[in-house]
Amino acid sequence: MQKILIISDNVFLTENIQTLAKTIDNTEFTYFYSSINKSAEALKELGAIPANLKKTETINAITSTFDLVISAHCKQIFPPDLVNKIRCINIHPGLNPYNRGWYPQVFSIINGLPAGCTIHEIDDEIDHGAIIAQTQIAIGPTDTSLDVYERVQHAEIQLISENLGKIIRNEYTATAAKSEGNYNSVKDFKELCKLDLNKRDTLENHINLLRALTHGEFKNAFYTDSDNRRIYISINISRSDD
Ligand code: 0FX
Repeated sequence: MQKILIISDNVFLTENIQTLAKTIDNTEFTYFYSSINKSAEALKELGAIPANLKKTETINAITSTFDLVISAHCKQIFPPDLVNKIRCINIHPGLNPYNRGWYPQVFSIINGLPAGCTIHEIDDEIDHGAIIAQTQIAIGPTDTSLDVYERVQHAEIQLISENLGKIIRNEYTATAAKSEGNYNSVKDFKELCKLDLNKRDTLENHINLLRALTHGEFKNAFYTDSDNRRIYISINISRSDD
């Protein structure tokens, strides 16, 4: 019996992996979420339990219990202690090595680099290890961050369903990315959100920035008024049907 640990802060992925897990024989799945996750009710209902990857005792418990750890959008970075002791795989909502790090589709809408999803081995750098499988997702001219993200998530489930069995049986080849690509931090995302009303650029680039920062109800792009209050902006964009 193989023991697999899934660490995820994403309800959609956890639900879909649980469905998939039922089809895999001789394997026991356990579900964790990051203890820093402040809105984990739905994950708890799915049977996931909190874990703090910054604690040595958590790492020791994981490495002595499981054969494989899969990160499916985990809020905590896997520490070297974990990565070096047990096989760790990441499911990432970006097409490595492009726009590694935070919210890849946001940056792809702005910088035109390819978007998609990647399953890769975890090494000491973020979204960096050898690539097992990936799917590219096209970005259309009216797509917002949410539009792309929804397609990426569905592609992730498809990619997991095609590869989970092979990963568990250790029957895959992994290939290093062709380049280091580029990395964006949460700070980079927060900087994008601060709109400079005096900035000069093409209208196309301004529209691209706003659709990259439009993601459902999230309040991302803003500027401040004379009372220093934030004015939030998102964009409503669509293509004619004819
Ligand atoms: O599952 P996930 O894509 O993110 C999780 C972790 O929360 C995140 O810390 C980690 N880097 C990632 C690999 O896995 O869900 P999310 O709700 O945090 O973000 C989903 C999308 O929502 C994101 O791509 C952009 C958008 N978003 C999210 C937040 C929190 C925004 O536009 N603004 C926001 O403030």
